[in-house]
Amino acid sequence: MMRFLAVACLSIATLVQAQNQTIQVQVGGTENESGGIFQFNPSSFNATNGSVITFEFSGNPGNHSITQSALSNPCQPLSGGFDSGWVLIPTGGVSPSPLWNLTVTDDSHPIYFFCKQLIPSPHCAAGMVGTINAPSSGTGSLNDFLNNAKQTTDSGQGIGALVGQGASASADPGPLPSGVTLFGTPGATAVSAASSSTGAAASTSATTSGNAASQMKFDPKIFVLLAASVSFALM
Ligand SMILES: [Cu+2]
Repeated sequence: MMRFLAVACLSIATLVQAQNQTIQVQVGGTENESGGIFQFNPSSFNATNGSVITFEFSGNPGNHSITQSALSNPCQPLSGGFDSGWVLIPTGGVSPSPLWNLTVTDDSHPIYFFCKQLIPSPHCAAGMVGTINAPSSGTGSLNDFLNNAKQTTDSGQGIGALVGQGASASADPGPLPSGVTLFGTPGATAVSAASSSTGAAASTSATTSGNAASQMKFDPKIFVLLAASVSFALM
């Protein structure tokens, strides 16, 4: 009887593995330390076509993104790559945690991604990178990608799209409990982001530098940097 059960369980496990998977990935820390932890967990995994990767932004304070890049250029958004935008979890944390679902559309090539947050230091260079369907070792592996990332000093702040190369999302992260701010998302415009509470706060802090304030409206990078500063101040 026990042997029958064991064989039955093994068969079911094999069947489940063959079907589309749902893979849960933690974004940022799960600890109560200031600024969270700069990591994706797990940071390397395999996923077949149709599998959904659910990125769960930590309910703890922090500000992170999931942005597609390339092996040789780990901390720069890939042209035509996917992007979640930045999700800011305020001081005190929130529940439930915002989620972002990414569906694998081409499992024949490795997919690389990073977090493009710069505050308090670039998360990408700190090791906040991940791989999907990458070799387990050697060229193209997570370690290879991570080593490339650690040699960088900056992260690109360009905004990608929901539809990426080899994986796509159909919506921005959500749900967004009170206090959570989403900005620089493919689905949102700079105008609507600027009218959010974070945008207003960034605008206030920018008045000390009139030049920055006038540019902020038109330069997404400056807006993002200001918003990042505000998010850091909130941590
Ligand atoms: Cu991050």
